[in-house]
Amino acid sequence: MPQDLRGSPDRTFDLTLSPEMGGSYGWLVDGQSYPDADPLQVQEGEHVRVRMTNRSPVIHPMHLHGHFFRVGDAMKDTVIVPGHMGSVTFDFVADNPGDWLFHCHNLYHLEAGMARVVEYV
Ligand SMILES: [Cu+2]
Repeated sequence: MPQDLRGSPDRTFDLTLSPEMGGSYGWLVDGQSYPDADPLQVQEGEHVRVRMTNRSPVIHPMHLHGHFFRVGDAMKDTVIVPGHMGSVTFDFVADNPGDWLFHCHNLYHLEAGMARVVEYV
């Protein structure tokens, strides 16, 4: 495990994964549909924690570009968030400046809005 991921995070995002309500087909990260969605802003060198809670019945394989993250004892770039209020937390070091897509790897969901940009500020 990277040394930088020991201890508590510098920044935490607590995100829900949910379907769009009200008749239109869409998938949301924390209530917003990409591209009309706020970037997840980080600073270089931070230990960033992302917690996802799935308020839908289907799985979401969430994928972060440009980084590997720690889930339990494993380093990955994609993790499945189980349905029915399943929750997954991962940690990564913001060590690759740029704008990186964080999205559901189910392409139907990605095209329906299930993405955010991780942006270095
Ligand atoms: Cu999905």
